Amino acid sequence: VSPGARLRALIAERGVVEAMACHNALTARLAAEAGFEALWASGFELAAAHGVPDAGVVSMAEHLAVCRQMAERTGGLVVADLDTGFGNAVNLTYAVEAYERAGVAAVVVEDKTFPKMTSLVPGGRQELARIEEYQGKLEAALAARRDPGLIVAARTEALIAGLGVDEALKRGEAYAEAGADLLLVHSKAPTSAEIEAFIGRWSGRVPLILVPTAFPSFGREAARASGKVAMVIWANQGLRAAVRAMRDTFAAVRAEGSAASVEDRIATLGDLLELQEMERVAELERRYLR
Ligand code: SPV
Ligand code: MG
Repeated sequence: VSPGARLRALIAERGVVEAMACHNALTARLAAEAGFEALWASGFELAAAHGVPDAGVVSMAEHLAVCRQMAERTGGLVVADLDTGFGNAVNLTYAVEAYERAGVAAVVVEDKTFPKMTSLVPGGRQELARIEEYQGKLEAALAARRDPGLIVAARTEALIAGLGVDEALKRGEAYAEAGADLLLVHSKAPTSAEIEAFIGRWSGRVPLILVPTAFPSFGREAARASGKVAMVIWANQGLRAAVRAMRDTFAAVRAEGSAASVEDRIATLGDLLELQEMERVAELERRYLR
């Protein structure tokens, strides 16, 4: 069974699937270990990990390599954040072929122009593609699949661009018309009122993906209760936790000139060795080194 078919079956079974943001195999492993059914290959996290803005600076090849690594090392269901698809419908065709070969379960393409500007930055320049242009991209992505199970999710940034719920609904319908399997609708409003207004008026023609970052009180239960949501993405909480923990640890080691005080509040070396599969190495050595 293909990753896409597995993700479709999981959505059918669970109603709402939760995807945790990851940007390498280690974070993917931790997300899988915590029980998240899907792994969000976040462009935002990957950009931050590269020390660059989430504005079309990281290349497709770099993101693709991370997706492959995440899928290979965890066997998990990768939901790939393709930003705007790395260009037009031609570029997106080649991208979808490559991501499918890399073993992802889903690709998400947003309706912004290239190069995109990260969605949650206050006052960011948010330019949307024309609806017809984006429909062409979606149709190209759908046609590029070898595996009909691969999920092609549309994503509208209409709310992010400040164009309102009517425009988001209009675009959502147009993208469903073009054949999108799911629709991610993103909002940066400080409460869930905007997204709930959208959900309330959404026809339900395709199930939704939500990203409750700006309005963190909206959770799995609210998504489930709406009956219109197939996936919730936790888009950057792991990286933000790691940044704070590393800052605190670095500051303590620097101030104290020793790692003694941090030792009992950081992961053990044994934990890291386990995450690196050293048990497997020992087993391979036992069996095959002669
Ligand atoms: C990402 O995690 O890269 C996303 C979600 O696309 S957001 O950063 O909120 O746009
Ligand atoms: Mg992104």
